[in-house]
Amino acid sequence: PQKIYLSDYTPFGYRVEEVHLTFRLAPEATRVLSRIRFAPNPEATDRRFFLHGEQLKLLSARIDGAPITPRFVDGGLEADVPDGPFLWEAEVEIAPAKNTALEGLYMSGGMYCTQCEAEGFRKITYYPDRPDVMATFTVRIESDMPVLLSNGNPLGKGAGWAEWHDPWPKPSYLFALVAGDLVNHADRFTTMEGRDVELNIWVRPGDEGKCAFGMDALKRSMKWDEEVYGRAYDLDIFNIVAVDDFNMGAMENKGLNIFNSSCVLASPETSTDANFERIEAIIAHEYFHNWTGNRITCRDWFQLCLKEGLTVFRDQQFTGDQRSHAVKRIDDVLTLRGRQFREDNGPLAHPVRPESFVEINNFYTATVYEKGAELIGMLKTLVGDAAYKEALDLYFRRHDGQAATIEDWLKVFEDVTGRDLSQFKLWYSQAGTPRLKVEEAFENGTYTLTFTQSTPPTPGQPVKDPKVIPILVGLLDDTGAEIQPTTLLEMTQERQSFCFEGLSARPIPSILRNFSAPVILQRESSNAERAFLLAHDTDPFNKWEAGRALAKDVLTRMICDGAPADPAYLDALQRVARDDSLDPAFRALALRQPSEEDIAQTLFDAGRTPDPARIHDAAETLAQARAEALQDLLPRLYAEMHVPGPYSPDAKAAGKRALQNTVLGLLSRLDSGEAARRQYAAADNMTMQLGALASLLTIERGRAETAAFYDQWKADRLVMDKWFGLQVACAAPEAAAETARALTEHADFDWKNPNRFRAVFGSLATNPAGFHHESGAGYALLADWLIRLDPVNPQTTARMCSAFETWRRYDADRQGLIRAQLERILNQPGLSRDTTEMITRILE
Ligand code: DPP
Ligand code: ZN
Repeated sequence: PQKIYLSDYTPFGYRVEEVHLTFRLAPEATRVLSRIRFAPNPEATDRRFFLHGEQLKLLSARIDGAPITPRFVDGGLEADVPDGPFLWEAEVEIAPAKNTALEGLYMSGGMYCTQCEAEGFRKITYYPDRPDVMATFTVRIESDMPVLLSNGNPLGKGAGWAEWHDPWPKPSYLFALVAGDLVNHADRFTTMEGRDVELNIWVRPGDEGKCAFGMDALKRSMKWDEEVYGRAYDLDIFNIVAVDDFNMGAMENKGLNIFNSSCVLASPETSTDANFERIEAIIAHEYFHNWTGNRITCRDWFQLCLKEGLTVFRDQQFTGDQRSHAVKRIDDVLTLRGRQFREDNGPLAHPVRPESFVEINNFYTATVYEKGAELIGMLKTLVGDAAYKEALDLYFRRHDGQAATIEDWLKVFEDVTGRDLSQFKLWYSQAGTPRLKVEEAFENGTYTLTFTQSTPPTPGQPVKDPKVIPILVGLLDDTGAEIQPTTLLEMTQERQSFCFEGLSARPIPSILRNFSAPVILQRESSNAERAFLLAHDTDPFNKWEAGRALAKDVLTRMICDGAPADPAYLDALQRVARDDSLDPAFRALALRQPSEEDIAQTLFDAGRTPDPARIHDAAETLAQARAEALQDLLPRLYAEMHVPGPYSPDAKAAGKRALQNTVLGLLSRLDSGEAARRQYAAADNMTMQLGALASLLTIERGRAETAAFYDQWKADRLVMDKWFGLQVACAAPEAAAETARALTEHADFDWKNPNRFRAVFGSLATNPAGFHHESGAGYALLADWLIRLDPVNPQTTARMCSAFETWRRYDADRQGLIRAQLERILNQPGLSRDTTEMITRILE
């Protein structure tokens, strides 16, 4: 397959001045008529007229009214065109009902919908399907479906038709169309500029009761973007549509966001607190794209992080403001380590701005999104809040209406601050997670911290340069008082020292506060010091981090040396659990054990070969020891965290429920699930119901509850995804693959629905001891299903291949088993470009 390079970028030879589209919808034969005004692009030299087009049946094409016969070439067509401006008209036929890849125009549950990012528009009509070609769109939809939607403002509608006009020039990836039998939850919002905006969430009849929370989140997002970034909405209407079959979470199409129904529909009975928080964040994320993504878009797909990193950063800020900054930061770092560090330290590692790809869909990754957001956070830390705000104002002023690059983005910071950011730019071009080694010395009242940075090789990048690393540090004395408040150390060299003078005694350092850079900190430390920081650190992130480091050290010694659970750790845990001055959400996080994946990653990083079975056994032993150590406290804490009255998804109540469910998990190890069974029976919301079921399944009980859960919820697709997923996620190592396999035979296993497929196989892949069971059954089962899904939906198949990305961590037997499965997949005739690229990279 052909590789595309960032360095090959050239602008398209023509500008698009206007696009008119007419859709005559029919499941098997939709007609799409396009009328597109092109003019030569003065900024380009290459006048080749090439339009992308895939899986289209061209019925007719005309230039300035005269029929032409274009030349079909790989991925599209070419034609001879006049020297000046001209009108291109074409009619194509497509079959949305046969489109199982869920890219382009397709059908889901009887409705028509689209997904064009990144390169789906070329499956709708012939077009220069690249983000730097921006145009205004007018769309006419002809269909007997009652609701017909497209981007922009409505122009008019009648029996069987509707017309929409989007006045804001946009790239084709932001095009959207929806036609269906839908009902709306409506509201209004008046912008700070005085624009009265109609808001709608469109859902299938029956789901209208699950829209209120999403609508509220949308209005809070609109207000927040005005207050914090000075950005107002710019159309008279904003529509969100919920779709059951969707490859990603949601899509920011201009004025017509399309959402995976799992990321917008919410009700107390069917959604957990985590669902509510995620829905709020995704609604905000897609809304924030209106400025960071839509008004200012990307010149090419290599610049994906320009919109995604920034928009993730913005949605993280929003969630922090709405809920708790400390808890949000810890959650984000858990995600970063669990997904991005894993990626960055394996065969799929790539820079935040990649330099080549075969299939761009394979680069919607944790690195582009989550590490991309970390880079924005580091920039903000380095330049300060005031300069960050000024730079963002300049970015919006300077680049509004443009398709921009990372160079443009960094230039606004350089212009505002006078800094040279060329070294900082390495974060965008060099992959891999830097290791930051710390040494310390104390002499004559001067405390010196010496840092050494190094980044291991990643595919195609054997040697790395030193990066700019913002290190936030605070110092405590031995009473826990802060003698040096949080200070920014700006590291630019490979090895660098920083001094703190005039100290009366050796301080206790709190390093990398708030996780100020996406690095792996390597520092010799005692568990006494970790316990001290867990008790005293004033930085909530590092307070949590100290507890986590302690737990990891204990677990590592249990795994490697067969040591018992360290009583000092259990003591420290008790103190946190008891500390009523701490936010329950924080306590729930502090009481959570490091994940088995986290331990495997850490062992591998320390040069050991992780054994998933031993890790699991040690984790179970530690969990049991924790339960016993906290025995006296658990019932009281459980009762204290009870939230009376009707369910509310607010952060405070959610934090209490999180702690209550964490406590329940421990209690269940002592009472054979009695408390969990009571909680299950009494639950009036999904958080408590699912929390109870998870506790029961973890101790290999809950058979009756699992059956009852099915009977209660079998008509609700989103709840059934939880039912499928939880059984696999909680299965014991030797039972996981068989549990997943049996579920694939269930009548409700609709494998062509990405949510259902991910519920089973995503859960298998994130149950490390189950997936990596020495039998190899997990590997073989996943490979079977990837082979089956690939011809139907390459994008979701390719995404799921990352389950195998850690294979080189493991022993020779497991590596052999995995390699055999990877090769079996790769040898399938007709394997998609998406999956071929992923497997090839994993095997390299
Ligand atoms: N819809 C995806 C997102 O918002 C891709 N743009 O991140
Ligand atoms: Zn996004």
